Amino acid sequence: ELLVEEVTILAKHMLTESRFKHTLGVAEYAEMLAKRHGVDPVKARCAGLAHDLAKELPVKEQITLARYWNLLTYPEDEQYPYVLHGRLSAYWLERYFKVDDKDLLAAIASHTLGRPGMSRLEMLIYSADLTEPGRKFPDVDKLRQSLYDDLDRGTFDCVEGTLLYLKRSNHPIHTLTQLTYEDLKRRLT
Ligand code: DGI
Ligand code: FE
Ligand code: FE
Ligand code: FE
Repeated sequence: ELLVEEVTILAKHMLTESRFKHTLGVAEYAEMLAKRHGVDPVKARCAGLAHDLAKELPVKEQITLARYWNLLTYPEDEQYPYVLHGRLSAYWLERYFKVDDKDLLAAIASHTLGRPGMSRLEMLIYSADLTEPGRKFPDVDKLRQSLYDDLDRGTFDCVEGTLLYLKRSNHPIHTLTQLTYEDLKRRLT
């Protein structure tokens, strides 16, 4: 698959070694979960490889690009600019690499905050980003088990975990994180 190879090269050169490793971890973990849950595994791998492409641009420049590309959709986007790199990565692939798969682009764009009405591919990338084998935090194995058993439930658990973590560490909650949480909760019941 051409895109897989192209994006691997881009990621390797745009990212530090440790973030490139994380990227490979997300790609592999997403592919495994895709096979398990009947999602296109090649798309999952591509989305995993591409999800953090813009992450290491200086944040000031991320804000500038997001402004030019009309990607600032919430007032808090500029206050916590480290939530922008997914949208930037997706836009960049669409515009300069002619990637036209909307679900693939959405999965990259929404990997940090999610969004209401996420597709299964989007849920899978959001969750694989948090739980790939390189991630180490107390409840990560519970999240992995939950994701393996049930993608909807597992993704809800991931968003809930993120929300609790942000609250505990006194980070402000982005509107999209809150909306994603409520949407998944509604979809579960
Ligand atoms: O790019 P990664 O490090 O692999 O992970 P990510 O894209 O999921 O997260 C990027 C950053 O965004 C991370 O520092 C956590 C932060 N973040 C995620 N959701 C929210 C948030 N920050 C705030 N303030 N509010 C959120 O809702
Ligand atoms: Fe990210
Ligand atoms: Fe994440
Ligand atoms: Fe990531």
